[in-house]
Amino acid sequence: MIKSAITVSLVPEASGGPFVFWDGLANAFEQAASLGYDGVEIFAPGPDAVDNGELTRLVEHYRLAVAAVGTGAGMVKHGLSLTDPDADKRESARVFVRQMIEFGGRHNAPAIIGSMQGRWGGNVSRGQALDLLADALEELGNHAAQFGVPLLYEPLNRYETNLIKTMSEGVQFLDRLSNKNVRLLADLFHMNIEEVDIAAALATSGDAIGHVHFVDSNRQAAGFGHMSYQPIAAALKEIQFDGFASAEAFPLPDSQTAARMTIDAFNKYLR
Ligand code: LER
Ligand code: MN
Repeated sequence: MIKSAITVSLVPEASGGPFVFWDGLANAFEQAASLGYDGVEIFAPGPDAVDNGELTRLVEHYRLAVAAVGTGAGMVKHGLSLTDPDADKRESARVFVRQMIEFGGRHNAPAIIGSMQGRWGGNVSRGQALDLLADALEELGNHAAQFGVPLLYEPLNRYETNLIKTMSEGVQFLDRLSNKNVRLLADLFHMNIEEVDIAAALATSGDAIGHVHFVDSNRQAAGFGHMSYQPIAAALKEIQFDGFASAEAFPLPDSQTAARMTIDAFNKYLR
């Protein structure tokens, strides 16, 4: 069964970004629970930003899962990426992601590699950047395995990366790895820009997909754009996707409305 989740950002520097809740963890958990969500996806400033005891209390009190943890603050706050030309910065990026994997892992949640993948250019060719990324995902996927969670790798649209932009490129790329614990994050906003056919891309990626960012064509909550959810829902059913469809969307017109709109769309198409 597909599970619903909603994002909360605890990173002021990401202000204006596609996260629904911005008023702290307790507020996000309370609102997510009252709307009937299954989990909360957390965009945190770093591995020590959240009190683990408090998060455990929220998870137990509201009976919600931590759906995933984002690692993008490594880029947003510290300018780190796994494909940086500078070896020291690449290592700092790995340390950051490793610690975020540990933070998520303690709460049974996978970490997401999105913007931390970086991009090729300058002294680094595309092939070299992909080799660096593959090497990082091998190690970090292995690191995640000890917590019994996958590592999620997210293809992004052309304006955010020049590495891997479609699901089929992502599947091919992951096939290169000897580690089989890395799975794809299918973000419908990025897919709407890059894929020929979103539903077909989901269907052919099958169990390579471990997580979905459930959002509309304009990155607003599902229902506020022109995405066709019927074929997307059919494809996710066909591949028996049983991970989280998580609302990574702008808080427009406000967080509460975006949260309600998303859960209504989730219940209509994916429940
Ligand atoms: C960034 O555009 C995105 O979709 C995030 O989930 C990854 O950091
Ligand atoms: Mn995303």
